[in-house]
Amino acid sequence: MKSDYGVLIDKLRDCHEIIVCGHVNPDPDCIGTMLALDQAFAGKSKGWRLVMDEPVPSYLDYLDGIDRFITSDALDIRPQKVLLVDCSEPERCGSWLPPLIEQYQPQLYCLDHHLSNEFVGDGMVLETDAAASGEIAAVLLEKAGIEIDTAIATQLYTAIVGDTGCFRYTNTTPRTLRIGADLLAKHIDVEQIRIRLFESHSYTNMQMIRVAFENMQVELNGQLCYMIIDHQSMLDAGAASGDCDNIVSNTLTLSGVKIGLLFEEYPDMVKVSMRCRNGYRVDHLAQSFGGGGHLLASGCRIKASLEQAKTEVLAAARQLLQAQ
Ligand SMILES: [Mn+2]
Repeated sequence: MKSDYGVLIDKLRDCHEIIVCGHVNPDPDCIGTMLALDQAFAGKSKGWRLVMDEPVPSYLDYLDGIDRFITSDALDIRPQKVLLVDCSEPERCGSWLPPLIEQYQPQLYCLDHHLSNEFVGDGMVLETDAAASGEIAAVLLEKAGIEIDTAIATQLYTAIVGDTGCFRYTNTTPRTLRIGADLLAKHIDVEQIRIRLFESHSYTNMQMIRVAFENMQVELNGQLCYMIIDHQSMLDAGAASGDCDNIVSNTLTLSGVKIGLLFEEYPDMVKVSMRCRNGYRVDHLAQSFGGGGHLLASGCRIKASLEQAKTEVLAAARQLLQAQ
């Protein structure tokens, strides 16, 4: 469907009750953008509900409104409107959402920057050139004439910094930097944001990094690197899925690696995170296993044993590398 700022602004402005959802495995972009939209549009309205069934990462607890998140079983409003943030498919928000949409047929809105977006609904802003959903939200608020205060600027800057790796990744455009500069002018605490996002590993996270490196394997003349975090090691360390976030990025820091993978083993599934260097793309790779994401950073969840998931994904990754 057509991307239109005006439509989404009108809909959100008149919206007294809405369910705002983000994707599973929530990241700073998803959380920061959800909070910024809530703060900017909901104001004193009591009818906005930010729903996230998975734990909101604790390192984001400096964000204003972080206690606004509820789980789907605590929903207390009629689902008449639903806004998807940083994703376009209800399935990406968790298994609770599709049946609710099926039952209540709410109006659907979307704010997203993913290439894989095939959203159909009642209003959408999609900019695949935007580095982050937070970047789109900043433009949206400007177009809506809503003033960005320090709290909102902190939420949006967190979102953008998260998806650009502190403005280092190739998704960073001149506009990203201009918007970043405008947010910076709102007297936000960039030192805190950088430390919380990039320099505050928990001890359990550090233990998971160690496990991942211990289980590192390299193939195809050093072009394919993968790491494994087995379930027993997670249990031993008392680690949760969030303790394994971003570990996959270490695979690409090995010189010569084109595609990097991280396998996280859970009792009922295997989570696979994928990264690659420019010239390759892992979004299709993730999609072929029911996942999604960006060209250079994607992921999926496979209902299979670790061995089976490894066999299938590695075969596909090898094929991708050998096709080049
Ligand atoms: Mn994003």
